[in-house]
Amino acid sequence: MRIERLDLRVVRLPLVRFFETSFGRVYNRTFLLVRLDGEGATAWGECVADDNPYYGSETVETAWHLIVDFLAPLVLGVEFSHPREVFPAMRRVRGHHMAKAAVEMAAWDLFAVQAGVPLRAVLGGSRTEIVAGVSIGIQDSLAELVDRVTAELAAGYRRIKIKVKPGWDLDAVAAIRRRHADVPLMVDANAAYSLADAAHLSRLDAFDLMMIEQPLDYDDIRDHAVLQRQLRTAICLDESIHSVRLGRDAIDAGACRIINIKPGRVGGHAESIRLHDLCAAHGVPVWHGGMLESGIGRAHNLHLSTLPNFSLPGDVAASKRYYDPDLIDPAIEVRPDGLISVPEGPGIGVSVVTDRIERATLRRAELRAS
Ligand code: OSB
Ligand code: MG
Repeated sequence: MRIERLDLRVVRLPLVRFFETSFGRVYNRTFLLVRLDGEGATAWGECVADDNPYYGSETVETAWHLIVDFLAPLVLGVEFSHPREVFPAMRRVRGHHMAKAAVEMAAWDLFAVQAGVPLRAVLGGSRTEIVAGVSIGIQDSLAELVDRVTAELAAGYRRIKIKVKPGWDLDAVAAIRRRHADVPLMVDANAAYSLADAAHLSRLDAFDLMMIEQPLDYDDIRDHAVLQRQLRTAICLDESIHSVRLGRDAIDAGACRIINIKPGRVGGHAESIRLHDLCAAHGVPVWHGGMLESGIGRAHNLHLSTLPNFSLPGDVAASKRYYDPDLIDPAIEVRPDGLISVPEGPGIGVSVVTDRIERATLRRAELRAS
């Protein structure tokens, strides 16, 4: 496999509805798209970095800089026998996993397109459908929150996650439990608490939650281990696991019982498979996280979610919750039974709508093997 051309663009899409986390409310999403061409085939990747460094330290601008000035030169024109060689080829660049993942994931798509098989077959997944969960942001009122939960359950989603922060946590969970006593429910704090909140967080134990995601700092492991010993509810780590090695450290420390895998956070598909396998070897279940991706990133996530230790419903939901229209056609849909079918065609298996991408593009660069 040889990557002859890398087309990079900044795109912006309005969200169907605002999304609010502990770090704020957003109405649109700005991200990078990577298109690779090689030996007559075309492939796509999406960078999960946002236009701010609030979830992680990377941004659209840092990822643009890294891809143009450092990563593209390390992959363009190189003969790879398998996409698992791409992440190691970028090894001299430290960190910047979101930038690396955008290029690396596109390379997996290119390889699968050239082989004429669905991406999942190359990744090692065997399922043809995945169980969808949904992530519901902070709302203006508890009544609206409960209505949204009710609507998403009616749409078929099998697990509800709500965003929490100090002042929007116990009451929000209690309001949902009054209406939906048994629904699989979890919370995501996006690092909004500290160890001083341990007693407060332990009051969540009364609500039979599947897990509490990333209660403490984005780079912490130790305090999470201390907190996990004080909670009955399982801790799931997201932000803290920005590499496979940190996944190992977190498991060894007892900092979590569940891990959320986002390929953008750990450096792409190959590193996600390594993390998935490490968790399986330690009896730690994983699920696939989401970053408000367009249909391109969403399709990648669907294929990765077919690996066997993705045993809990992911934040991989239907296109129409996020973007309407999406950048792909047909859009990704959730069935009334809460399942999403994995596209069957070669590579990520979705058709990209070029003129929608053109209209959403703010900036573009075309890089070629020198
Ligand atoms: O923490 O999982 C998160 C969205 C943006 C940044 C971080 C997170 C999220 C979500 C939404 O929870 C997941 C999705 O529906 O794509
Ligand atoms: Mg999260």
